[in-house]
Amino acid sequence: MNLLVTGGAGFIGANFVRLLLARGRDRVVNLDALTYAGNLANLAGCEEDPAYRFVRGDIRDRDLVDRILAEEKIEAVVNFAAESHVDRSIDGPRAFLDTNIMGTQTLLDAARGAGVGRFLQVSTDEVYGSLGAEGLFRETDPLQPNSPYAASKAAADLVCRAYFHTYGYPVLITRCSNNYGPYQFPEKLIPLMIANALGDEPLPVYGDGLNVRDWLYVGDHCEAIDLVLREGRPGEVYNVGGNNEMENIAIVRLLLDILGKDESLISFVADRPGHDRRYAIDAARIKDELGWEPKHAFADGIRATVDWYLEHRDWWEQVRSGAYRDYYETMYGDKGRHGPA
Ligand code: NAD
Ligand code: TDX
Repeated sequence: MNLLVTGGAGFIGANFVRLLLARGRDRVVNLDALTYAGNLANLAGCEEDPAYRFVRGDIRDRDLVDRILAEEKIEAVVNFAAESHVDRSIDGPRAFLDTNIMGTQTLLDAARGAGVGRFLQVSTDEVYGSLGAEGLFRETDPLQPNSPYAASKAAADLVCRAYFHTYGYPVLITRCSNNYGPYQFPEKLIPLMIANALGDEPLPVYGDGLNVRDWLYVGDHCEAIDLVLREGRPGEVYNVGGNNEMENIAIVRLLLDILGKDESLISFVADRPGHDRRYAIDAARIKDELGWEPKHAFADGIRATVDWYLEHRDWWEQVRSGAYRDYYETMYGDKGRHGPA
């Protein structure tokens, strides 16, 4: 297929582009605005592949999207492009609503207009809100997003749903739990803790550290997206999860253990406002209908991830220079939202 992948210079998008190019079946056009989170170093080597083209641009630029769809005879769109970090959405929601909602709507209109035959929206379990100690998110659960980020993703999901019901446009939605793995931007829990531990800097754990996330290796998520894109039922939502719930503090302790660092580096800081307590996914639908299951056990995936960050110090030191320092100071410095608890 001729595919348009948006946000392919980010964490999951880059892993997805690499998976597709390794499989060698598709032509891949990657449209990415290269925001602070987009990084062409994530795609080093891909540009030599004749099946790959990078276009720098915004998913809200209708003329540009129209041009790409026509020029490249695009047959399917996979939309990863988004503002993706919950903490940033708390400090500045506007960019999240603009990109995540209006960007998705622009892509949908363009794709529908050009007769693109499949559209996969990469969504998140955060649209369901927060769980108590029991239960799992199901595709039929109500959407109860709690952060501006989650609200923007839920809104985009609803726009996708409306395009299916109103126009019969073949949209598919995946809702995945927390990803980890190579190329994750070090504002997110796991790479932030690895990088800080390696620099013997404090590891900022929000609140009591007992919030629970369900962690999935990024390669497993990419395989799920590829499968849903090709074999999923249009109009359907597919949850994707790792069946691997862990408390944040357990993740942090495990990383310190793997790295041979002392637990005295742990620093409990002020909690994230509106912090969702627990996410957990029921991924029975994608397993029963499409035969997807995660292949990477967490114990192996997390070690491979730590090894990747150890071997790619240049990558994350580069990412953590410049604007990242200002972000870190604003967020975690003494006067920051996550200053000392
Ligand atoms: P990321 O922040 O690493 O990457 C996002 C990419 O989108 C960047 O390359 C950025 O430059 C690009 N982008 C942002 N705004 C754009 C715009 N207006 N036009 C074009 N490109 C733009 O994000 P990620 O963690 O790789 O997440 C990718 C997608 O997966 C997002 O839609 C996110 O909501 C979803 N998701 C992420 C996770 C996770 O754990 N990271 C879990 C479930 C779902
Ligand atoms: O410094 C930190 N300290 C801390 O305790 C950071 C960055 C996070 N945390 C906690 C907050 C969460 O409970 O760790 C947990 C994970 O935080 P994030 O990595 O920011 O992820 P989360 O908020 O769970 O959202 C992620 O998963 C769903 C992605 O960022 C989203 O894009 C995705 O949709």
